[in-house]
Amino acid sequence: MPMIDAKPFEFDFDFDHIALLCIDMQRDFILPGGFAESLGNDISQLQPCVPVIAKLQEAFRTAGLPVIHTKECHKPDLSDLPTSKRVRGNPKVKIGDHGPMGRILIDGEEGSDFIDENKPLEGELVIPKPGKDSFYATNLREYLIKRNISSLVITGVTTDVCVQTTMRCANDRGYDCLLVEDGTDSYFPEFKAMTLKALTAQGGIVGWTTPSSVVLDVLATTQMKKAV
Ligand code: C5J
Repeated sequence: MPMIDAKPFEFDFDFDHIALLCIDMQRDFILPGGFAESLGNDISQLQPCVPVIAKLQEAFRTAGLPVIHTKECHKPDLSDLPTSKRVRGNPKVKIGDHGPMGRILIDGEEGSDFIDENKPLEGELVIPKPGKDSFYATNLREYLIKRNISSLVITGVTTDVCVQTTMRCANDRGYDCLLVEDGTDSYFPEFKAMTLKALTAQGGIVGWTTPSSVVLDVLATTQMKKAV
């Protein structure tokens, strides 16, 4: 069985049952003028993971492995947006309002779409999700069952919100989850650091973490073996 060197111990997986999950690499969270910036977040904190995720996407595609993308967004009629989420913190600009990139976090609008560097290729699964948990009110579970996927390599933003929530919910559903340390970022570096520690504590209570270089090496080595 192939193995990835990780914290707190090796991550065993099978190439037939693994996918890359890219969480919420959307303009509203990452680009100037997006929702996150309007909330006062320092979006520069999210930039380092962008090229890392692009490399991982390329490597998974080259290896013929599934790449799955989520996007946090809501229906134009806001029927899937709890009032509590819309009004929390009394923000100047609320989800569904008009902003510089269209209506904030509304599916189909420019701001809720993916940044160019990490956008899906045709045929890859894109999961619009109304919550932080990628399983809540989505078809992610059905897709993973259909494709017989049991291990997830997780990337995306933000580490302490949608990434952490999804990893915990995937773990509860029986998936082995490896979070890529430099393939995820938070507006708050200290929250990222604590999240990585919390997920792997107590013998990997939620899962594993490792740097992208380790994942990329394993994928490249396998490709080389296939070629000879
Ligand atoms: C947030 C996310 N931060 N994708 N969403 O609200 O983590």
